Amino acid sequence: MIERLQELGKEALQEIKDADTVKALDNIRVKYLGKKGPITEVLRGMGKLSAEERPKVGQKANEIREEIQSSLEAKTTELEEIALEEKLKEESIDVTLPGKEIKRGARHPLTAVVEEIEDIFIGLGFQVTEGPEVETDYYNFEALNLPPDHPARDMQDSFYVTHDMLLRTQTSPVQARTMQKHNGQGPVKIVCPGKVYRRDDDDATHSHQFMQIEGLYVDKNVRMSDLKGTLEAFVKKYFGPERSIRLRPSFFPFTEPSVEVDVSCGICGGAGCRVCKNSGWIEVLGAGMVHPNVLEFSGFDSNEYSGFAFGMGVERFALLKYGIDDIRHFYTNDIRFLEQFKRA
Ligand code: 2NL
Repeated sequence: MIERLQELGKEALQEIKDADTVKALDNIRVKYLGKKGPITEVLRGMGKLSAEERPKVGQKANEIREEIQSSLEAKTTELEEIALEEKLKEESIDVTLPGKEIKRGARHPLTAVVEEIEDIFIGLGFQVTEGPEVETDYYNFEALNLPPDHPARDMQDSFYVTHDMLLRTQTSPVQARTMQKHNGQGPVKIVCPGKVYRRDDDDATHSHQFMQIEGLYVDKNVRMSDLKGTLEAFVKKYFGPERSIRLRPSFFPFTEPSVEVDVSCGICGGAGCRVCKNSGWIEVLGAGMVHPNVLEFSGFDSNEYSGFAFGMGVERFALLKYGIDDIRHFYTNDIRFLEQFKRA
């Protein structure tokens, strides 16, 4: 019997040695140490042995059992270590490999210019206000002193959605709405950026959709000199301190008096060149003192309050600053154009 046990032990240790998975070791454990295993079998037959032999066989059986047990444990640890080693090798990261390139986007140049202009006016005490792009006839025209027979209200010039709703042709309706909300109480000091729409054939300098920023300052004792000082400060901040402005008389239905604002040419410094068409000046803004009718339409007493307003096309400011020759570049999404506006 002792021989039989020794044989079983040898067999088991050999099988453990040859095993190459934890699962195989588990099978060996069941095979040799399980309830139906050969060692249990031997122990069961011990009843036939003499009292002298019995403890010897029992001791041997326990020895063999323990030997198999510890051998299984050792081999399990060994296999687990190998498995861990392989897993670590598989998952290891080569930190010396070059990284993946991160594609970096850029603000659209028109967005960048709008934000730059907003920031300048915020610095001058204005608040940024936005409003709807689909407007009523009332806010887009009537509240701005454009009578029903005014040529600008022609169906041919605007995109009408219904008989009295249209895509706004300027951002002034935002100012009219804001004034109305103030219930005749000043000050109102806002700039209104946004998309506007006009029925135009697109070319290098025209687009049926473009960006505008308008400004409005309504309070007691607002004067033309306030308008001039504000616009001069703005132009010098945007184009550079060496630039100057001049005002020429003009006409808008919503302002009286009205002016066109020119900035001195930055290419020739006023001597005359292709950009300023030999005049030394470039037209950049329309402005004026808010028409009394416009104040009254929006709930302000025009005897108590006065105001100035101005409007500018954002594309023109971007063209001039970056030396771009065609407004259509802003709307064709050519990545080669847009990439040039990435920040360093
Ligand atoms: C231009 C000229 C201008 C205004 C816009 C305005 C708005 C209110 C009252 C009075 Cl609520 N005026 N806006 C005034 C003068 C000129 O825009 O050339 N825009 C591109």
